[in-house]
Amino acid sequence: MLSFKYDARDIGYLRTLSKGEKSEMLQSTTIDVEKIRHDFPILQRRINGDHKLVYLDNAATTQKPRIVIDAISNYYMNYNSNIHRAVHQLAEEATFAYEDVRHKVAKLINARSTDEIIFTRNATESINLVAKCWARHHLTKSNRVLITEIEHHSNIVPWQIVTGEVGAFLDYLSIGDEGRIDIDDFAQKIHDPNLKLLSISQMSNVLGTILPVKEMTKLAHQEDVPVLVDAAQSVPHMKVDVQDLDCDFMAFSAHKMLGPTGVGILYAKREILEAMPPFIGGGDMIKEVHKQNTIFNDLPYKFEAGTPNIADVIGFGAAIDYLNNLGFKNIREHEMQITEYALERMNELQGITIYGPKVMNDRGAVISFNLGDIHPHDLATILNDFGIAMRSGHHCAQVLMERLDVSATSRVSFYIYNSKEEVNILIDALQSARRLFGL
Ligand code: 7TS
Repeated sequence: MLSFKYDARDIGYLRTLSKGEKSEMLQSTTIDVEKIRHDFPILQRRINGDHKLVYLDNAATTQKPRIVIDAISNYYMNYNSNIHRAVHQLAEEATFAYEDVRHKVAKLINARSTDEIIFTRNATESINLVAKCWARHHLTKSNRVLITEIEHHSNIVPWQIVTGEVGAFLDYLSIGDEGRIDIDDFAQKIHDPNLKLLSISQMSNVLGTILPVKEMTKLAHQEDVPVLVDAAQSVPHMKVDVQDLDCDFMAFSAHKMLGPTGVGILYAKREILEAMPPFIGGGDMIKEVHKQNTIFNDLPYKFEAGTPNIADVIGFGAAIDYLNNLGFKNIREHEMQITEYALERMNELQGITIYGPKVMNDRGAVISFNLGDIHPHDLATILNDFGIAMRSGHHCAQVLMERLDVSATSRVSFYIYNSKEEVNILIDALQSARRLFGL
């Protein structure tokens, strides 16, 4: 790992812009970035001396607006209580607030009912819940689970564990260089009576590729194969409708969409959840407990044993309100504009390799790249000196790294508060790194 220190003045871009030009860089046609930035206390932070924080690691987790932080502290300060049990006023208020968020989530993804929304700890736990409570009971030795080469480890390892337990086979759909599915490979693999589940990301956390989940689900259903959609990278950035997609399961995390850590969502069709055994046992997931047997609770409580993460679920509700207020269409358009601009500017850099789709419609606001032979960790260290938070490594997608024949990439990922001005700071910092490495 390198440990060079930089002179901030290497980044000359901001000094050479007039006030009017600077303000133009903060605008987007759909979202008032400057206004939004005031809602995020952390964006006022200075890094490494007096550098403005340029936060470009949104695919890992997003920053939190004040209303989310306030919703959490308001719960603790004014109505902290356990839920679903006591009749006192605090318990009633807390239960109402918690359940109200379930309604917000159901509406967000257009689920038919709140019974289909299970709160978990994160997207990873949601997928593991399906692996343990559904796949473990539906797979036998001769069966297959089909995933793709672009999956996050969260959508690989649970299937390795469960197929390993029952002796079934974990199969992969090949992807092209831009992370797109090879449709011929898909058509061939889906047509298999032993295939019991298709589990795919809607958006790649490395390449940004958006998969044709609706079309793939339709073809899978023609073969009676249920579909799980890992929507950890899609629900935060675009309108996602589970009824339109007709998927059987969907998993995502609150923390990637302005919400707190510690809250995940599992959506599943009601009839599937009803037939599934519980995940873990304990309080709240029961109707009656006797010495030798238990009658489990109704949906969705059957899958939420123990005291849940009440405060953070309530915080997630505020995050959903904030995003709805901006509008998902506007969010997507803003991200497309900024990603297009970033791609354009990054392509100016000699020696850069950008992975993922070149066409904006097929991609989200994630750009993975390598700059010459600079190791991504060295590059991320250099960028950190300029106040830029960027991810480097395998991004929990080592199967994809093998497919791309690289050990690591650098990755920038944008969200609602990122501006073109920040893209310019990124480009200047990358230019400095190039100069330093003599590229
Ligand atoms: N699926 C995808 C597509 C993801 O990108 C991630 C997290 C997960 C599942 C797991 O989410 P979690 O909330 O359960 O951890 N992705 C990343 C990332 O790209 N960098 O850090 C975490």
